This record gives sequence, structure tokens and C-alpha cells, in this order.
Amino acid sequence: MKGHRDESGMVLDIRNLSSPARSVGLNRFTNESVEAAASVSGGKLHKWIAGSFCLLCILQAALNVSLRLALPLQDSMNKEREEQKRQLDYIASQLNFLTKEREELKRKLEDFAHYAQQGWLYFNGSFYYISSITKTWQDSRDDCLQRGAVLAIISNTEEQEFIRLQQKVMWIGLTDRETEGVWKWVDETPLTASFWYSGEPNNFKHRNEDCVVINHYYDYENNWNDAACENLNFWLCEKDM
Ligand code: MMA
Ligand code: CA
Repeated sequence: MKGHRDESGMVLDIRNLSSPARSVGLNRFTNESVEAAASVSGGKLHKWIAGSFCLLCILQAALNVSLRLALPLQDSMNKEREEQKRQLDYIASQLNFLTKEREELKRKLEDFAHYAQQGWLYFNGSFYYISSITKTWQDSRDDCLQRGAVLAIISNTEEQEFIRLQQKVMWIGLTDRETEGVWKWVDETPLTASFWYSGEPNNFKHRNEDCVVINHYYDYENNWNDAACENLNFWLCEKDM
């Protein structure tokens, strides 16, 4: 195309113009078209900058929102992790405790099996052994020690009842041979709850009766008797579990 279309849309053929006119026309055309071009591209740039700015704003807003969402999430995840660690520590300590407890129970079970097999009777936390032969009080005491036990120490009514129901005359671990009238158990504890049969202890006929047997009055709740320590009797050992 030989002509140039100006802004009005008219075709201007610069070849028909005189030289100065041509030059003026050309200059006019060139300046205008540069301005026009500049104004077009300037508008586009403005739009582009504005658009980019908007996009940045949107991105910033999105970032703000996601940070605001993410931070509490992070916080709660940390808390959850701490809680889980606490729970793990607790479970570990429980496991440790239960492992020890299991070992303790295993040992107890083995002890129980051992004493039960040898004919010991179990009552309220203790095993009891009733002899099948008779001995003096001192020999009976020694026998119990050899069995890892002591001559029975009666601490309360329930224990007295249990022993009475065995219906056997037996030495128990009570004596006043150190000081007449001061009764002491073989573990050195003083006598508190006592179950003397009526009239006992009596040092019968001024004999020295310094040791104690379960009497044969099994129907009576109180059936202890002081007897001579050299007498031969069955005996009762006790082992606390
Ligand atoms: C026996 C003896 C004594 C007791 C009296 C009770 C005969 O002696 O066991 O210690 O006090 O019986 O009658
Ligand atoms: Ca007596």
C-alpha cells in the first residue's frame, strides 16, 4: 500500500505533495503516529500494571488467609505432638511398672506352688505348717526357723479362729520365759490381743509353765494354755507372704 491512513481514516498520498508540504505532511504524520502509538502502548502498560497490581493484591490476600489458617494448624499440630509424647512416656512407665509387677507375681506364684505342694495352709496373707510329730517348744521353734518360718504369731481374732479350726494341740510362738508374767511373741512383739482359756495362764500347781499351746477346747473361742516348755507337742509354723 502506497498511502498512509491517518487518524480520520483518509488515505494521504505523500507522493503528490510538494517537497516542503511532503516534509510537513510526513513530519505531521510521523509525530502523530508515534504519539498515537505511544498513547496506545501507554494505555496497555497502565492496564498491565494495574492488572499486575491487582493480581499481587489478590496473591497477598490469599497468602494472608493461608498463613492465618496455617499458623493455628501448625500450633495445634505441635500441641498434639507434645501430647502424644506425654502419652508415650506414660505408657512406657506403665509398661515398666507392669513388667516389675509381673515378675513379683510370678515369684509369689512360685512360692505359693512350693508351699502348697508341701502341705502348708494358706490364710489371709500367710502360710501355716502343722507338724505331724511332737517336739519341745524350743525344738519346735528351731524347726520353724529351718523352714524359713516362725512359730505362729496370732495377731487377731480371725487368725485365732482359723487356727482353732485346725483342732490340734500345738505350740505357738508365745513365751514368758525371759520375765515371768511378761508374754512376748518370738518376733519380740508384746502380746496385745490374747485368747487365754478361762483360768489360764496359771503356772499349774506352781509348775513353771512358760510356753503356750492351743488347748484342746476347740469349741471355745479363747483356748490358749500356758504349759511346761519341755512338754512334747505338735507345733504350728507361720510364714508371711
Ligand atoms: C493341765 C495343763 C495345765 C492347765 C491345766 C488346766 C493338769 O494340767 O495343761 O497347763 O492349766 O491342765 O486344767
Ligand atoms: Ca496352764
